[in-house]
Amino acid sequence: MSDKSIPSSAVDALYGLASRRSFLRRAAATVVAGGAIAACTDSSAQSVSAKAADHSGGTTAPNPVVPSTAAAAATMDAMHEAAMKAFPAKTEGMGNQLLAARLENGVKVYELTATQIQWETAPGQKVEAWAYNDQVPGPTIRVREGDRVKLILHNKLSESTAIHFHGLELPNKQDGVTFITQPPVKPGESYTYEFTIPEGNHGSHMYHSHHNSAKQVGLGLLGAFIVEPRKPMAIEKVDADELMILNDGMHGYTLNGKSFPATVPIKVKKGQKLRIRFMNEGMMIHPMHLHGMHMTVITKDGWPVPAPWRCDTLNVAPGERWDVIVNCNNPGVWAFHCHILPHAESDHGMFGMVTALIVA
Ligand SMILES: [Cu+2]
Repeated sequence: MSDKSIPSSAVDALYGLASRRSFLRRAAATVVAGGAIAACTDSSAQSVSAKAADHSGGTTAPNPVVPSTAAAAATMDAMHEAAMKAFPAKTEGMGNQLLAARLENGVKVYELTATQIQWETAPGQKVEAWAYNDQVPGPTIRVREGDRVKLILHNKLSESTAIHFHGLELPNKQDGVTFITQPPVKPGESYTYEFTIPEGNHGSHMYHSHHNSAKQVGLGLLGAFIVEPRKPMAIEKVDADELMILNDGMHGYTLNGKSFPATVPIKVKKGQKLRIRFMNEGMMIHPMHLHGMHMTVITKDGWPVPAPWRCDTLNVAPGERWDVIVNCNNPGVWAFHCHILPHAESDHGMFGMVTALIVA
């Protein structure tokens, strides 16, 4: 779902600047300078205030507004507003695209090619990415329990690699861990995985590199592997089904491979039921907080929880998957972000793990 109704050029239009980055650089310098001025003037402000109190016989005088302090605050507010107005910002490339299978004698065949690309995480912010099929996160694989699957990996990277199917209970040889279950797939080589999705092993799973993985997964070699159940639970019948893949490696704090304001808002209509599949491919915990409505947790790592429970902040640890249902009954644009605040907001405004749930 991508909504570009708010033009990403709003910042430029507002401030007449060549790019958001140059704006942020200039604004940062202004804040530093403004902060220094504020620091110098704060003490004089206090003495003025103290004198005013003396003259009025000890009663409280109104706090005088120091112009330079007000200007620094206004500069900061302008940066925060600009970041917000840029959302959702248009960037090149979109991850999580559904990967179509090729059917061969009843087997679903998927091909993943790992290459080194440039990836735009936020407007104008291009980073080196190691990606499956030129997208971060890699394409979404969606199968059903009992399906026979063949997955062919082509390694066009400068390092060896391998794919682990995280959450799937496969025969040992298909587990994708170099020097434990298979030799490394060297640069230029291809490797084929073949397995049947075990009965009962449905839910939100992942695939990712399991070779030099702190670097390779941090650079983008990851994706969602969703197994649909033969018999869905009643609570799983929803109007919208969204992925939220968290990462915190070399691309910074990202949701589905993008940083705010380039994250994509989730859009639903009032009264709809929304499923969100949180997956943490990073190396830190991220307590994901939704404003305005609670989330009902239905599965952990694909397994139904003994009884669904409610929360508005859900801690998602590395490797974990949590599925939640939101009854979208509260209209508005609702902030949706990681509540480790340095992952979501700075002096310059919101960034990183921030998006919105828009209930129309
Ligand atoms: Cu976080």
